[in-house]
Amino acid sequence: MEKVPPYTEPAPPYTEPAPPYKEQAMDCLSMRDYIRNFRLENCHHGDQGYSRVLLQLFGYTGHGKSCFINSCKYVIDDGAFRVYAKVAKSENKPETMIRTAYKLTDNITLVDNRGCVKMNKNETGAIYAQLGNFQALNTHVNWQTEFEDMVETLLNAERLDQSSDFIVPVLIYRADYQMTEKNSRSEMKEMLISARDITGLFPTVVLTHELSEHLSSTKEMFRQMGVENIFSLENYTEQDNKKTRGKHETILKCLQEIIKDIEFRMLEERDEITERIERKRILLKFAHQREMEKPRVKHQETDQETHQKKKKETCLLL
Ligand SMILES: Nc1nc2c(ncn2[C@@H]2O[C@H](COP(=O)(O)OP(=O)(O)OP(=O)(O)O)[C@@H](O)[C@H]2O)c(=O)[nH]1
Ligand SMILES: [Mg+2]
Repeated sequence: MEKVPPYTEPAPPYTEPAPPYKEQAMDCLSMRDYIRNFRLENCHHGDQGYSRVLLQLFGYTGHGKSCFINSCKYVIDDGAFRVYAKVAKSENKPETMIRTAYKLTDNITLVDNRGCVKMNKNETGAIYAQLGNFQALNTHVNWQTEFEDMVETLLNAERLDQSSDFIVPVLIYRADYQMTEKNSRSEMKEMLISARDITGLFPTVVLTHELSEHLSSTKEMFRQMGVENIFSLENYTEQDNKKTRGKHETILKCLQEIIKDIEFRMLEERDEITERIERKRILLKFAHQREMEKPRVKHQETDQETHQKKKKETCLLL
């Protein structure tokens, strides 16, 4: 009779040994070098006609956009803390009104923006125009409410050199901010998706005031909206700019992930003219839809008013 060999466990599949701890963690200095040395021309298909990256910040007023710019400059420049972008004295007093550029590295520029009060369609139109690269830098931001405003913006943009900026959307949002209006969440989600359609990148979300007890629920809210890059931090300010490893690392990690997104997007061959036509199409569609919604709102109001009037008349008759 043939002898059956004793059972032995199959060998586990081979896995690479974990690299030593030091190698696993990309420390602050190497992250900073990676960001400083990022060049569009080193992307897979070269720069494809882009000469710089614009990190376009947007969000509600007083949520820390200007502070975030100062924090990024502090971390990347590695000098003394300086106030580059003027910060609001209080969260309730809008400060920034002009779309202003601040150079971060040879290839990356941060763009500050007027903050939204409501982030409804009247305010987001101007942000979409910026994300589509149809509004000049260092100009006053006016909210647009009419279809003609958008058409005018797109026509005037013909005068701008639009081809050379690679735009990355970055939403700055206070972790302790509770959206009160019923439609705010759906408007925010719509905004994020439109920003993705216009730029090709889902916005990165930076949550300021991270010490808030609402941090985890706010993070979860954005995660459910489909956001992949979510970072939380306490901004460096004029009053509190003592360097901490935690703050430095979060800001560097955030910038590093944004660059990885850009490199990923640049793996595709881009056709600037086709993309610009597509962006114009999105913006015109948005402005048209906003216009179409207006009379309906008026109609609904008149219907309600007539109903109330009739009710009053019936009451009087009785
Ligand atoms: N505690 C704390 N305060 C912050 C943080 N970020 C900003 N602030 C404060 O919030 C206020 C508003 O900050 P800004 O950076 O001016 O906000 P903004 O979004 O640029 O505001 P607008 O220009 O009005 O749209 C300032 O008083 C900041 O000091 C943060 O992470 N933590
Ligand atoms: Mg500001």
